[in-house]
Amino acid sequence: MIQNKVALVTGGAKGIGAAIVKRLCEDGYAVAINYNKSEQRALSLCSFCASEGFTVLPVKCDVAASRDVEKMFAEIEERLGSVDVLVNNAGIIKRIPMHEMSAEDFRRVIDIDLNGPFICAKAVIPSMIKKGHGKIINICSMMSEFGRETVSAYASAKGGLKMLTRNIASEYGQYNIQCNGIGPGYIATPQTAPLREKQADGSKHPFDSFITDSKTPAGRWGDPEDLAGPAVFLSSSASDFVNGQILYVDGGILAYIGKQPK
Ligand code: NAP
Ligand code: GCO
Repeated sequence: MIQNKVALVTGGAKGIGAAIVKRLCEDGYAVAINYNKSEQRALSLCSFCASEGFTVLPVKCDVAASRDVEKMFAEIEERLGSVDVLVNNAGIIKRIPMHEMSAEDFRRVIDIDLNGPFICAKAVIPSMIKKGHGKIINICSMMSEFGRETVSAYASAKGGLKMLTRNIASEYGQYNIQCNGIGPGYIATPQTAPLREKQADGSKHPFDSFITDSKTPAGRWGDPEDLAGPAVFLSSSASDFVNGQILYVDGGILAYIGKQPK
């Protein structure tokens, strides 16, 4: 059981982040969750955790806004203590063919999915150096390795996040700070709901079939809970000599060329 350790999960009110929040609570961390638009979801997660006997601190902040982030860390430090584990989970996606995508849309995805983790890591590293330890976990993606139609901004951000992970590991490993990534496969969350929507005739979404029948050896979408164990591992002393790695939790997607035609 972890004692006296503080974890922050950005975007922790729903989806993958919420699953990681619950598991970190169960493991004894004092947890802060960050939200931007989903205040109700954040508050209901906090009351669920309270009903389980855990105290979770909800903090509103746009991770792409430096001033917001500074205030967020100051509030967490005052209420819980300085952050020992930062999970950069917050992220958005915009699925638009690149030649139709505005520069503003492209920039907003980069801002949240890449600049946000930079801003949050930059804010937390000085106190981790002072304490002589720290864990930073960046939630990467299959799109840290692959491209696909309509996700140019997202793939650019997640590819950059993979390299930011490696660079933080390189620059701050000397201070006993480990920075690693988790690369989820296709996970059933609000972010991927459009890819799983039933068709008008009640049939599976073609992308849903593509993922379960052709690309994923496990033959299923991941659950957010599938990411909780890997997050606990990378938050704990069990991973103190793991640094700059992306742990892909993808049901085998990256290992698999795809189902052969019959
Ligand atoms: P989700 O359900 O849409 O959750 C995304 C979270 O990010 C929300 O809690 C949202 O909070 C937060 N967020 C968005 N913009 C923010 C901002 N500017 N400041 C602070 N928080 C912000 O998505 P998810 O599927 O759980 O994804 C979580 C992470 O995993 C993302 O980084 C995503 O790219 C990555 N990922 C997802 C999958 C997948 O298949 N689902 C696979 C690989 C990687 P608010 O609603 O409060 O804004
Ligand atoms: C998409 C999906 C993916 C997942 C995830 C895969 O439109 O292709 O949203 O990008 O979010 O990143 O690992």
